Amino acid sequence: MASLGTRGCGLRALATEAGNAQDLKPSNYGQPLFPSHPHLVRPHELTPGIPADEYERRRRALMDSLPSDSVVALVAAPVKYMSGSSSYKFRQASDFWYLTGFEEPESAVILEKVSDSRGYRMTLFSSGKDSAKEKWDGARTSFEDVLAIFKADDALPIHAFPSQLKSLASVYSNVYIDLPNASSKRSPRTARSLLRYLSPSAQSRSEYESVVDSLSIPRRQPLAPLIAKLRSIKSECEQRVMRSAADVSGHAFAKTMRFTQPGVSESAIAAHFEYLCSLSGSQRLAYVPVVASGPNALIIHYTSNNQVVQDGELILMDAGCEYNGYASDITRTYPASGSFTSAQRDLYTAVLTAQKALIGQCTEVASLSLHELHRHSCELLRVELNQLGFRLHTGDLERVLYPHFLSHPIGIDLHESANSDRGEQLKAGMVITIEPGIYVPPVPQFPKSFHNMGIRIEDEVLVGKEHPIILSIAAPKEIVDVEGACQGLLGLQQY
Ligand SMILES: [Mn+2]
Repeated sequence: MASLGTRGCGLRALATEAGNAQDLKPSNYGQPLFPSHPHLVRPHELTPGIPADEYERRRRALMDSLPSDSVVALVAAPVKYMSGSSSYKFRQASDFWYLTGFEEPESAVILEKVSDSRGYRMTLFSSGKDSAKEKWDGARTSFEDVLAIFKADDALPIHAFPSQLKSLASVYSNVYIDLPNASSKRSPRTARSLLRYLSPSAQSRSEYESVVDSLSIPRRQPLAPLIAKLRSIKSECEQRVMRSAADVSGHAFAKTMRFTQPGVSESAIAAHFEYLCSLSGSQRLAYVPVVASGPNALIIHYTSNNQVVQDGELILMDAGCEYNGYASDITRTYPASGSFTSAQRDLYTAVLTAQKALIGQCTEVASLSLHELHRHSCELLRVELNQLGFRLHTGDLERVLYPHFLSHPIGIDLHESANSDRGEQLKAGMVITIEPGIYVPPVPQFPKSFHNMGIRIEDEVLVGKEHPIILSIAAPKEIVDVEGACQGLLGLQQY
């Protein structure tokens, strides 16, 4: 309680410093910033938890890694529509956000490598002020504030981006740019799609065509792998934000265990979890949660969440919030009735024993790769299952009982794996999940007492030099803690 009190005083002090509370509304910016949102952003921060100078360091590190005569371009995420003109809540493109902290749609950035003391020149393109549009959609940050707050050397309207990109692409030898959906198998990897994506309206066809031509040059190089390398090692500020994200999710897990009882629907459990995360300041869930009761847990990506919990079942919940730009990802499996049956306890203990042994290997000195860790997970689970009376044949474990991979890197994206290498040795500062699981189908070759049980235990682990740090420590995991949370022995209210 003491810490809550201190925090409250701090926020009041910040509000006073930023201006009178009644002067804060409506905001004059396109995203929460200290002057308008002192309860979220501190004076030196650009986004909650991340200082402005860290964004500067990220850009500098990227540009330092490039050869001279290089230019980099990134665009914001497109606004996505659910139905007609009704849009989904906007989420900024991860790499663009990582380098700029800029959260408005219809924006782009160009970074040119130059030889001055900063090492690069930044031009940020955005909507700027438009009182007629802002009356409907809310404030956008002015070009003056883009210069002052986001530290751009130049701030230009977004409609100037295609022509700027075209002229710079003809000047620089190395053009680093990713075409939208380059990682998606379904979308064509064409420069044309970049332009459609950037702005579906307004621009003249001929201008687009000419930029397409300039982007089709052989000098174009992929940018995402370079940024992925920077993003894979989390700074201290990022580690703190990720710990907070995991804390929000972990506490929501504990309370959701308490909330669960036979007769409650899976969707109510999902809703309860999301409500608790939102209440703690999370902006959205990091993914559609899995709330799988009983045999539904055998479906790895069960997200229908539309059946009712029965007495005696286990609930496998895989859920995590996004908090201040960073994802969290936790799985727990817990008993609907509040107590594990002896068979449930046995299988849970088997998975837990392997999971804890694997977490112990998440260090730089262990010098293991994700591939090697996964192989260890198979060996450990095999030993555990043999002790429980499973008679495993070739392929039973890897193809049937444990058909998924052990781990993935996590950060701004839930799966930061698109450009990561599972063969690379773990380094201090990486954050990965450790998530072994066992899913037993009701077939005679496996012991009957475990039929239709699906158990996965997933934590987020910050790799250290010699010691791993579990970020998702707030979610009950040991049997006594899980049962304690379910039964209300930990002082948790049911609602
Ligand atoms: Mn995961």
